[in-house]
Amino acid sequence: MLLESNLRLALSQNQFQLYYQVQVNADGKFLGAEALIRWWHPDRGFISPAEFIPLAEETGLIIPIGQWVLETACAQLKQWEKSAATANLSLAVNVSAKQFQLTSFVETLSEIVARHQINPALLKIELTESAILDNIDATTEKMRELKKLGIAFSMDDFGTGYSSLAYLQRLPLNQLKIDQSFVRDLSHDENDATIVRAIIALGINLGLNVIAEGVETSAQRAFLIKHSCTAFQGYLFSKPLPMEEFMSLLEQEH
Ligand code: G
Ligand code: G
Ligand code: MN
Ligand code: NA
Repeated sequence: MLLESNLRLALSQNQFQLYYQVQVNADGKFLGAEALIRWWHPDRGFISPAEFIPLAEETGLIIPIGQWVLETACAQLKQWEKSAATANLSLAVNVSAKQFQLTSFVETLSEIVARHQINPALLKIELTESAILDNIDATTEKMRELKKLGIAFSMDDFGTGYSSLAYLQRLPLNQLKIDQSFVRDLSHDENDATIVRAIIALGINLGLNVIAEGVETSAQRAFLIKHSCTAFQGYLFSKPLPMEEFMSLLEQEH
């Protein structure tokens, strides 16, 4: 069984690692990456975030874990600045509702950004619809404050929640991220194809950038491009990679 005490140990014994999955444009040019946490347990091996993030949220450990993710991501962005192949890449970081809803979140993130001396415009926070909706007024206010610093926002897993068009328009978002469940069957499921087209059109009409995740085939990519999607992430381009492998992927292409 996965226990709170294992999670605590994981933090103190540095068992977490960030992996990076590339995001590309329609020409295949690298735009940036999404940071995805990985846990290598000394006995149990790899444990998926899908398994431990919910436990971390329940126990409150998502706060120090999320803090570690932000610190590590910002340190990484600073490293990227130093190499021509990576200098202008953006980095998207998943932030849990519980962490984002802390009163101190804006202050904490501003401090991390300032301490690492990174360009805030290269940092993108991914929030889910439910994270935003949970506490819409406070969340919107925090997003506004962070956006003033230059930080960007992407709505993750878009289409799976309950966003109403009325407030979607009011949220200070930069990007919609089409959930991979819609992308998966794009080529054979007419409903999914319709949903994907609608999300792209919605994003464009709201002045938002739209990224598709879970792109695995060139047929999916072609459909998305045909319907004006401009950014892509998925196994077709690369799986999430540890930092060294991610860097060599970028240097190869440069
Ligand atoms: O990388 P993978 O597809 O296994 O991720 C599974 C789930 O875990 C996804 O929903 C993803 O958003 C979430 N996840 C991955 N990394 C992080 C992280 O650093 N912080 C949070 N809060 N969630 C993450
Ligand atoms: O919920 P979120 O979008 O943050 O999580 C992204 C998850 O999707 C990660 O766990 C990542 O490993 C996974 N992923 C990334 N690309 C692909 C893909 O092309 N296909 C599938 N099935 N999963 C993917
Ligand atoms: Mn994400
Ligand atoms: Na998603």
